[in-house]
Amino acid sequence: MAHDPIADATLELLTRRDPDVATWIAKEAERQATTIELIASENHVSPAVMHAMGTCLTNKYAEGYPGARYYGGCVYHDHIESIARDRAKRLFNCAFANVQPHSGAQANAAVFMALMDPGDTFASLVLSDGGHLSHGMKINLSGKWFKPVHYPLHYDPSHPDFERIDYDAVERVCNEHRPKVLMCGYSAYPRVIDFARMRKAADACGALLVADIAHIAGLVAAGVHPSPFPHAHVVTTTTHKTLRGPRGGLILTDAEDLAKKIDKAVFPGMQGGPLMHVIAAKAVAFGEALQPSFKSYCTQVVANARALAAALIDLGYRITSGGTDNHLMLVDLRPRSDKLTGADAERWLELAGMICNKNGIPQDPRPPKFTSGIRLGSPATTTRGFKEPQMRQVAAWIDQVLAAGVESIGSPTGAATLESTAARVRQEVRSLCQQFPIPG
Ligand code: DSN
Repeated sequence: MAHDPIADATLELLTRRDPDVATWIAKEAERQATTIELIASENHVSPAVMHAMGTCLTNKYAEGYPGARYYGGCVYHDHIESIARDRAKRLFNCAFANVQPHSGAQANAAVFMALMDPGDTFASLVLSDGGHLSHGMKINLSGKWFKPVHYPLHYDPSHPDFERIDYDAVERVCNEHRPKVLMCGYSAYPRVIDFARMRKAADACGALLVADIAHIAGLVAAGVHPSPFPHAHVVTTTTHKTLRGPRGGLILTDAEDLAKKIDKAVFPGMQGGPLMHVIAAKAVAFGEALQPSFKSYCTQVVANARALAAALIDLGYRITSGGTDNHLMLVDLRPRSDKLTGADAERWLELAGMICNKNGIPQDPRPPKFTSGIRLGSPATTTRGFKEPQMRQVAAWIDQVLAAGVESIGSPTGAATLESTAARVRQEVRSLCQQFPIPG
């Protein structure tokens, strides 16, 4: 159960009314409470954010925007959406905010709709180098209706910027293809993004710069990563990763003409009724992120990611680009064992109560189903109160489990060793989680 009387009461009521669903929610609450969440895009929201979502606001249609709705009875919804918009603008220091996108992918789709016509070209990072599916995957709307061209990372290991963005290549790709939009911002990139350099490349070819800061939004809001403003024409983000809000999207800009196009593209272009209960929770999360404590949180997120990366390097793993500047890292497992895949690592670590995702590393020779890497992040563990010593402990546990896993490959006795190691670590993880409960 959560450490939160309202959540407990909610679950109790659900258990009486719908035990089928309540059982699984209770199990999930227990899973989250007793495991270490290392997925870089996940976090634990505050009880205030959680409760704002579970309110009567879900009953209401509020199509339109504050002061211009298509339904009656929206007076309080106007106040709530205005609070969310105002706080978002303060948080990111910009002039316009649309808080209605249901997700980051929908925010990106709406921005593409606002800034381009079907068939237009846009530039983004090679997707397997850390990009996102909404940045031009062939079977995503972005790749089906628009024409993506891609810029790479530096692939030469002897280059000082190995596995970092090749900004000269960005300029070359832009000059060659003259895209309407240049996208930056990524799902698995551990380094600081040079937004000014990106804007220079966009200006040189007449493109608009769109920064998708879904992963680093919290760090940007806290001033721990440079802001995309004033460089980006448009900024998109999710609200649930480092920003620690409810699951959802957000679009920001300083330009009034773009803001008008974006509002139209979100509604009625992409979406109907906004999720007002989620918008209320976004407002609450933005309010939390405006507090000084959020800066301390984000500073510790980066310190924790660095501590985990350094400990893993000491244990013989390779961290792509040599480390991290933000909340995440990509761990290349091959130096530890060429038999070790990301898929195996993800599965074995879950047995031991540490949750992560397999992830391709740049130029990965293995397919996405297996991968040579895992992606690890520190937002959720930092929310629990972990500091550097706990992150080093996590690295040691990861290594113990993966070493036992590697031993188990093709060995008759190895499976038992893996099972007992995972069971022992699972107990130790459970006990650390008890010492650092999810704040409630
Ligand atoms: N699926 C998200 C992630 O894990 O990074 C991106 O949207």
